[in-house]
Amino acid sequence: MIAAGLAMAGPAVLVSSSFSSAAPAQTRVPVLSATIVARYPHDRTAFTEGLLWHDGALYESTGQERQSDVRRVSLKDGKILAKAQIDPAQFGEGLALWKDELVSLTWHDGIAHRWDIRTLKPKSQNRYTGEGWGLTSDGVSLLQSDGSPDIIFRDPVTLAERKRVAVTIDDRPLRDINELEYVDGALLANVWHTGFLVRIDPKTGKVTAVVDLRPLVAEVAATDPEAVLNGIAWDAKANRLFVTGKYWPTLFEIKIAATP
Ligand SMILES: [Ca+2]
Repeated sequence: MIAAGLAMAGPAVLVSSSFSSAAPAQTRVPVLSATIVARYPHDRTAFTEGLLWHDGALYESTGQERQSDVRRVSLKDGKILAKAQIDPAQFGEGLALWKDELVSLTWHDGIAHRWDIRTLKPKSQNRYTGEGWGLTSDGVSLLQSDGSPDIIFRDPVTLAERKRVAVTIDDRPLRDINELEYVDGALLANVWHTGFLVRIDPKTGKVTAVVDLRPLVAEVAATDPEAVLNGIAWDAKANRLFVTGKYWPTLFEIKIAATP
């Protein structure tokens, strides 16, 4: 797959169907900045595919064959508190919480693993069709991305598909939707190989705002082209939003500017 030749140009550079070739002011949705509230260490060997916050800790899933796992991570020092290895032949992907289980996807294997949130012991597996990318929960369904514009709503127990909604920006499909986080009725998503998050109305798929996190990308200054912004976690109790990237040394707490 081809990395989008994004956008280190002007400050308002945006966002078309692929984020790769758009000019400024082509989008009608607000472009929001974010302020950095805090920085924490992040495992620079973690190829971050899923991130969430639960009960005082981060949970993270990582990718790459032979290096995929699901882990509980201490926020303040980035230390791995517990870890469950995924089959070395599988490439781990998105991560969501459902009741007392973590559900983690695999990229090409069509297998979702279910883990006990306390022990990180494997409990069961589900099968699904297609690629696994990001995963989150709205409290009713698991919401999954697969690299296309589609958000797939799945039964959280069986992973059977309930419906799908295509993400659009300015009425055009937006593909490469990657890691996801459900925040107060909206869906935040990474867009693969970009320095932007998008905020999506999960009912319609419409992008309602773009969040420009290119200053974080610039600060990290990764040299590996796959070390992209990926991973969003929401601490609903304390209203804290965390973001990081694949192989990034830093996890950021950020605050998104209000919609103008
Ligand atoms: Ca997430």
